Amino acid sequence: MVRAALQDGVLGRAVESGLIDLQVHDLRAFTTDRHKVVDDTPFGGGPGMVLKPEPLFRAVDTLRETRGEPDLVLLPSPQGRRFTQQVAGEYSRKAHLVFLCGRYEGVDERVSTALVTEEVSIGDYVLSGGELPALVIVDAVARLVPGVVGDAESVVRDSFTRGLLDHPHYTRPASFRGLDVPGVLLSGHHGEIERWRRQQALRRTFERRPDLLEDAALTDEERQWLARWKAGENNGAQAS
Ligand code: 4FV
Repeated sequence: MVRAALQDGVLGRAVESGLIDLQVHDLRAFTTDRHKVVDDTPFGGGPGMVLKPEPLFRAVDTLRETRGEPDLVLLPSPQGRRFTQQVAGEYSRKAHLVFLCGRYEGVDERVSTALVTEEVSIGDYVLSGGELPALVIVDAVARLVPGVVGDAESVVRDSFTRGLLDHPHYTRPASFRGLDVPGVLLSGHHGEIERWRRQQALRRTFERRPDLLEDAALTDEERQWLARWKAGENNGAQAS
């Protein structure tokens, strides 16, 4: 599953070029019993199974010897700290990350309390395993590693980098089924284009994710636009 995600694209090239060194380890390799058991029934009863502590602790012990002390041992879980672009930036400045991928109901709590640096959540929903969240985090973090994304410019302009949603993107044809590309983008007037994109990014954030505006770094001009839209909205509200 993890290897499949690394076959091609930005991540695949990053691993190929050695910018990212990603290893996948089979938990069963860290069991000592004949049946290579990694899970067991929950103490106190209840549905499902729980991942045992021993294989996970042995796995990280072995990694410490073979790969050096990790900077972070991360456990993707719904109980974790919310994963954001800011958190991706934080992780991208670390040299060595280990992800413990849960399955079943989750991992024995002693893994969280005595082995894991932090639990991290990609969202308030329940998945069947930690692999997909780990890959989501690896993808977001890898993009921030210098050289991974060809045009560093596009990383800087990524959504949320300024705490705002992204502006609309258009490409050829300039007119499609009667749908025309905004004229400013065809004007060649870079100042105007940049202003339009900032305005669009702010307008979308105002409409779709006003919660992001609290921490967004805004210019005076952007604050004026916001005030005008809010006023417009209130007048609209009063009008109705
Ligand atoms: C999850 C999330 C998540 C819970 C039990 C794996 C599953 C299963 N991880 N953000 N949402 N994990 O649903 O990070 O073991």
